[in-house]
This record gives sequence, C-alpha cells and structure tokens, in this order.
Amino acid sequence: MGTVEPQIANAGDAQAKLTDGFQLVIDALKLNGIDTIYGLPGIPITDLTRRAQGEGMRVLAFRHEQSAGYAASIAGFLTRKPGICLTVSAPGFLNGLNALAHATVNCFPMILISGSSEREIVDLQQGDYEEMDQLAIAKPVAKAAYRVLHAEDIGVGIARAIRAAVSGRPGGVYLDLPAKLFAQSIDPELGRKTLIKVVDAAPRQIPAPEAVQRAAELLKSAKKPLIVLGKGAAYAQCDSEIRNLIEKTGIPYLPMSMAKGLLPDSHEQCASAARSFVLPGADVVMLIGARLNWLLSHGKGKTWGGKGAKDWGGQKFVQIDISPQEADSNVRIEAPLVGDIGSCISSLLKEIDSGWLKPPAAWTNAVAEKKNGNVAKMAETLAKNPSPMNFHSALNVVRDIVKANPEAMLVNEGANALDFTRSIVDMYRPRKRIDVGTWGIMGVGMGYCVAAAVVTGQPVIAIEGDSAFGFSGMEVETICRYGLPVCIVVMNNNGVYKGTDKDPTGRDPAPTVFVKGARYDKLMEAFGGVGVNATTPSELRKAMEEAIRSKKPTLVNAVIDETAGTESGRITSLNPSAAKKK
Ligand code: ADP
Ligand code: TPW
Ligand code: MG
Repeated sequence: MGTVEPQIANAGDAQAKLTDGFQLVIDALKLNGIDTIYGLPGIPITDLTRRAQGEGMRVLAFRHEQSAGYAASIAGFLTRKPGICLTVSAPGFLNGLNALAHATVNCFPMILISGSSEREIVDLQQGDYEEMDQLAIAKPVAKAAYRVLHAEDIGVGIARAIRAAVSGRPGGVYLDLPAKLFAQSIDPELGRKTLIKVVDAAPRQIPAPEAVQRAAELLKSAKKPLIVLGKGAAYAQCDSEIRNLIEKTGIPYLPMSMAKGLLPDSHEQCASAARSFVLPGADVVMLIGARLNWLLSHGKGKTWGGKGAKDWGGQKFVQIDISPQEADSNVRIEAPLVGDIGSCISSLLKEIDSGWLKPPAAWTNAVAEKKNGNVAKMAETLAKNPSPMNFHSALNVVRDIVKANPEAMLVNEGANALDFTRSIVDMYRPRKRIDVGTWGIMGVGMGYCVAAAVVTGQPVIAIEGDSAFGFSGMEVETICRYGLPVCIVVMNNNGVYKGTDKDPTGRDPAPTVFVKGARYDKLMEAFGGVGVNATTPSELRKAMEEAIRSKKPTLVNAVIDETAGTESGRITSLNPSAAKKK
C-alpha cells in the first residue's frame, strides 16, 4: 500500500471523468463478492442504496433497521460472508446496533455500515442533524469498529471490516461513513487502485499436533463419552467431517439448537431426547463449536451431576474452538483444541483411525434406552387432539411438514413457542434451524425470514410466539413486497407465556397479556399475502401445506390454548420470582 497518491478533485473539475465515494463503496463490496445489502434508506445513504441497486446488487429495504440488522447477521451465519446492514445516522444507527451486538455475541460475521453526520460539528457537539459519535458507541459491542474519512481509504476500510468480521471467531464490525465521504470525487483509475480484494479472509487454522494427540487420548480413555455440537460447528460448514467423526467414533452426540440437523435428528446416535441423562452421565465431553455458557449451565451444577448449583460434575472436557481464549471460561478444559473445526476434526480423525474402540455398549445402550422411553412418551402426547389446540398438537403438524420439506428453513422465536418447537420438530439438514441464539432475543423473526429466503432460495417456515412476532411484525410488508416464500405460524396464546394473567387492581390488562382473540392473519392480508385462522391441527396442516405449495407469503394465526404455556418456558429457574416460589 501507499504507492498511490490519489488526488481529491475540487468542485468544478470535469465531473463526468470522476468517480465518488458512493461508487467506491459499491465497487469495494462487489470486488469482495458481497452482492446483498439489508438496510433502510435516508440521509446520507439514500443514493448509496439506489446506486447499489443500479449496479446489480440486491438491496433489501426493511421497515425498521433492527430487522435489517438481524437479516444481515443471519445471512453472515448462513454464507460465511459478512452480512451487510446499511443505516442512516444516529437513530437508524442505534436501531441497527442491537443486531450488531447480537452478531458479536453469536459469532456471526456482519458489518453495520452507517452514514454519520459532519465530524467537525459532531466532535464540537454543535448540534448537527442526527449528531452522534457513532464510532465510540459501537466499539463496546463490536468485534472491531472503523471510520473512513477519505475516499481513497474506502478500499482499506472495507477490506479491514471484512477481514475482522470473518477471520478467527467471527463477529459484528462497525464501519462509520460520514456524509461528506460519499460526495468526494476522485479519479476513477486512482480510485480503482485503492480497492483491495481480500485474500484468504478466514484462513484455516491448523491445530497443533500435540493438542490433537492430547484430545484423542482423552477421548480414547472415556467410558461414557459425549459430543456436543454447537452453532460454531454449523457455521464451519464441514458437515461431512463432523458426520464422519461421529459415525466412526460411535459416540452419542447432543446438538445445540442451531446445530440441529448437522446430522438428522433421527440419527441413532442423537441423544437430544436423553439430554438430562447424558449430561450428568458422561465422563468425557467433546465440545465442538459450543461454549459452556448458560445454555450448557456453565459446564457444572446439577445439570452435569454436580452436588450443588456450582459444583463440578466430574466430566473431563475436550473443546474444539477457533478462539484460544474460550477454554477454561467456566470449568477446566483438559484438552483444548484450538483451530478451525474442519482442520481439527480432520486431524483428530487421523489419530483416531488407528485403534479406535467404540464406546462401551453399557453406555450407548443406556442412552438409547432412555431416549426411546422419552420418545415414546412424547409420541403419546403428540397423538392427542385436545380442544382448544395446544403447543403439542400444533407442533405435531409442524413436525410432519418439516419432515416432508427437509430443505425448508425454520425460523423460531418465543418462549414456549421456542422451547416446544426445539424439542418436538426434528431437523434433517445442516443450518436449517435459526433462532433466538445466545441471548434468547425476541425480534429476530421477520428479519431472519427475509434473509433465509433470499440467501437459500428455499421455503421458510417461521414458528413465532405471538409476543415474539410483535417485535418485527411490520416486516410482513417487506416479505409481501419481495414476494418471499415465507409461511409464518403465530402461536397465539394471547400473551407472553400465557394469556391468563390479571391486573390485581382490575384497572388494566396484565403486562403479559394481549388483545384476546387477535387475528394476526389479517395483518398479512393487508399487504396482499394469504392469511388463515387455524383453530385445529387439520386447519393448520392444510394452511401450511398450501403455503409451501403456492410459495405465497402466508400467515397462519394458530389459536393455542391460552393456559397451555409455562412462565419463561424452559428457563423458569432463571426467573427471579419463580425461583423464590420454589
Ligand atoms: P451454541 O450456542 O450453539 O452452544 P456458541 O455460540 O456458544 O454455540 O459457540 C460457538 C463457538 O464456535 C464459539 O466459541 C466460536 O468461537 C466457535 N467457532 C465459530 N466458528 C468456528 C470455526 N470455524 N472453527 C472453530 N470454532 C468456531
Ligand atoms: C428483546 C423477554 C422472553 S420470551 C418473551 C419475552 C418478551 C415472549 C414470550 O411470549 P411469546 O411466547 O413469544 O408469545 P409463548 O409461546 O411463551 O407465549 N425483549 C427482548 N428479548 C427477550 N428475550 C425479552 C424481551 C422475553
Ligand atoms: Mg405467546
């Protein structure tokens, strides 16, 4: 770098011969294979959206930046390329920031590009239009954050943002583009030379041989081994290596929610239905792209067979992760294996090929027995047809529809609507299930639907709590506008968790309840989509089958027994008041 001396032209130069900041941003993105922008126009980026579209990029405009941001984040997860969210300054930026934080927390590569106001005025706090020091605000929630002041630095800015988003542990990157930058003129040839095509943005990271050996030895010593697959394993896109490892070793495995389908949930080694048996029972656990955070009870406590809430259960851990800092974050990791999952598993397979004995039958049979018992119990519950419809009888339908359409994407958010779907609806292919992620966040739904449809070209099924849906519900217009094959099922139980709470004073509705008998289907009809009110499993089945067949945007208002849910779904223990009641 540094060989080119770009000349920023003065006003009055022959405009036709010059290029500008807008163009360089578009050229830099395209040069790096980025062809889609999720955003919302306004000063100073309206022309950027127009010109990007004019240059053949897909520009998907949302009704709220948060949805655009969530769309970009999940596009990053699905494609391993940074998802781009484009917003206006201050309020638009802040609306997008939630998704940037979400991307960082979930290890999804994303770039939030926001226009910003005039630096001189912002820095002196003189009160500019939408004045805000966005770079400073983005830093704590971003993996990296950059600002570009000169047109000739656009190439570097975008290259740095891409590399930061996808290399090592992926995350959210903020790129601040002040209004003045877009109009800066520059000679096209000089401008072109400043662009950078990023080479090997997410390099393979080969594990150290001694770390591989240590991990293999620990696994070989196990009497009751278990593999936990996390969404990092789904992200890594090394599906056949993962399948090979699991089938060659014969170790039972547990998929975290977004790792479901890496191997079909119907696989004989899948231990999902025996989770509360395998976690405390295992002696050696290999984590593949899964953190020992709250979703795995921090690797200790009663879930893992520990005596008290914070006691170690006695398991020894192997942890495959690209982040060297992840090991020992909660409990001791005996065999950290740092590298990209594909390389780590290939190396492990070589070690294991020589002299691997399948785990003792006492263990695998016990797991199978537990699992079969639980599956049979669940089948009984699913076969019931209560009136009104409940989560189980509705999700029994969704389970069949997903089985018949294994390529379809499944978006899922809510509390009971999330927990029941995760346990009842089996997944058959990798990266088909996308949900609330590490934070258990509400509001990802419709943004995820748009990105899933656009990125995969497959039908999308969204199972949404009625509260969860409300966070991004206006994006049904976006779904209709782009004519996306999305079938939304709102599990309508009249509220957050349940529809039965009352204000003790009798004045207002309780904070957890909504309008009774609301018809979310009518919202879809307002924009030309198909709305269906379903009060029975057979009505739900017919509506979903028709939605998949027709590919028309569809919203099914599935009327669910308002007493059916539990407070906080499966995580009641984290709810302070509920914990006290125990
Ligand atoms: P889950 O919520 O499914 O348990 P987490 O989000 O907690 O999964 O963990 C994902 C982990 O995967 C992160 O620690 C991240 O560093 C790791 N990871 C992401 N991509 C890769 C990769 N290509 N190779 C190795 N580890 C990865
Ligand atoms: C951004 C807190 C967790 S789950 C939930 C809320 C508000 C909604 C549950 O009701 P829903 O599901 O969707 O109707 P169901 O089936 O149990 O009735 N704000 C954000 N994220 C979270 N997680 C919350 C609030 C919450
Ligand atoms: Mg609800």
